[in-house]
Amino acid sequence: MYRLFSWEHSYFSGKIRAYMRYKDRHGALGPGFEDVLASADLIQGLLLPRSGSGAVPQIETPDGTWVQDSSEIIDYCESAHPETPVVPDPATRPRQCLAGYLIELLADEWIVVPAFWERWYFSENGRSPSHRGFNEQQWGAVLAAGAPGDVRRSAGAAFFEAAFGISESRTSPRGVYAGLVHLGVDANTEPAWQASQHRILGLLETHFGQHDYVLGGRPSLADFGLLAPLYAHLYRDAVPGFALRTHFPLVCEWVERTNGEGALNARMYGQKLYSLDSDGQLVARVATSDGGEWLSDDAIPETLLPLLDVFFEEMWPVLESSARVLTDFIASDAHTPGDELPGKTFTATPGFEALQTGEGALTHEFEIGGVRGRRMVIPYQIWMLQRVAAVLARGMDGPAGRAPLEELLGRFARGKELFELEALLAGCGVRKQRALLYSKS
Ligand SMILES: N[C@@H](CCC(=O)N[C@@H](CS)C(=O)NCC(=O)O)C(=O)O
Repeated sequence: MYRLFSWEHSYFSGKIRAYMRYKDRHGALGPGFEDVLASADLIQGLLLPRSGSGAVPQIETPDGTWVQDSSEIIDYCESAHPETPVVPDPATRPRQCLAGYLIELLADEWIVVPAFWERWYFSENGRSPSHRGFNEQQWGAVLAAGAPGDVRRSAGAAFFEAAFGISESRTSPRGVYAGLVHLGVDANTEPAWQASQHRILGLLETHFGQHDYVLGGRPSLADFGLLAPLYAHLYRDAVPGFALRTHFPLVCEWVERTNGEGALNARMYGQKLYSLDSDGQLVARVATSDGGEWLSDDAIPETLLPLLDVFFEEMWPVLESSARVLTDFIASDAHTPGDELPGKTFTATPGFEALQTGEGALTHEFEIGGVRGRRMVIPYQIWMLQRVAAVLARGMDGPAGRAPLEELLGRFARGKELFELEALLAGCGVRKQRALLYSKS
C-alpha cells in the first residue's frame, strides 16, 4: 500500500488526498493507500530521517520510496498508474494539458497568499469573527495527537504563541505572520490580495454553474490543484468557510465533489443519477456534466478563460521577474552553481532569510491590483515553470503542432510570452532532489 502522511488542515494535503482517493476509487492506484495523520512524533521520528523534510504531504510508496511536494507525488503516481489519468495527453490535448499546469501553478503558488492570510488574520487577537479556537484545535490534533480534546487545544494555543508569536502578530511578526510579509502581504497590499481571491471565487462560481469540473465532466490536475486553497483554508476554516457557503455555493459543491467525501448531493465523477422508466424501473445516467468527460476536441470551456486571464495578468509578471532575479543571483558571486536554493513557499527558508527578506538579493517588487509591494523570490515556482515548459514543448511536438497553443495563448495579453519560456529559464535552472532545490551546475 501507499502511505500518505498528511494533515486534514494542510493546504497541499487536501490536493493529494483528493487525488489519491479519486485514483483509488477508480481502481487506478494499484494497492491503494492509507491516509496517516502526520503527528509530531512521526514527523520527527520517521519523515525527517527518511525524506529529509518534515513538510506534508509526503508519500511512502509500496517499495519504500519517499516522495515529497504535491506536484511530484502526482507525477510519480501518474507514471506508475497511468489508468484514469488526470493530466490530458499533451500530444492530443495540448490546450487542456497546458491549462491544467497553469491553473495548478496559480492555485499552488498565488492563491496560497490570500488563503494563508484568511487562516491567520481571523486567528489574531481581537478579530471578530474569529476562528482562533477552531484553528487551535486543528493544529493541536497534530501536535498532541491522541491526547484528550482540551489538551489538544491547549497544545495548539501554546504553539501559536511560541512559534508564531500570535499576540504580537502585527508588531513583531514571526512564523506564519512573518511568512505573510515575505509573500508580499502588508497593510497596502492586503485588500488587493483579498480582492484577487474574491475575483477568482466569482469566476469559479460562474464556471461551476456550467461544468462540474474545470475541464468538463471529470476531474483533472487543475481540479486537484485548486482544491489546495479551496479545501483546508477556504472551505474548512470557519470564517472563510462561512463566506464560501454564503456567497459561493457552487464552489462549495465542487469542493465536496472533488474532495470525494460527503458528496452525494454534489454528484461526483463515476456516480449515477437515476430516474424511473414507465415500468417503475430504475434507469441510470451519468451524474456529472458534459457526459462525464473532459470537453471534446481539446476545447477550453469559455468560462475558464477569465481564470487563465488572472494567471497572465496577476501572476505571470511576478514569475517573469522572479526568473530574472534568480538568474542574476545564480550568476553572482553570492552563489556557486549547483548549490542549494531556498525551498519553502510559506516563509523564507531557514538559512536564506537575509536573501529572501527586506531588500535581499532574492526579493523583488511586484504589483497586485495596481498596488506595489515587495516579496521573496521562490525558486520552487521556477521548478514548476520548468514543468510548464516541458508540456508546452510536448504539445508543440504533437500532431497539431503549435497552432492550437497559439490560438489559446493568443487570447491573453501576455500569453504568447510563454513561447519564450525556455529562454527565460535558461539561466535559472532548478534541480529538485527530494524536498531540496539546487541550481543546475
Ligand atoms: N510545495 C509543497 C509544499 C508542502 C508544504 O509547504 N506543506 C506545508 C503544509 S501545507 C507544511 O508541511 N508546512 C510545515 C513545514 O514545512 O514544516 C507541496 O506542493 O507539497
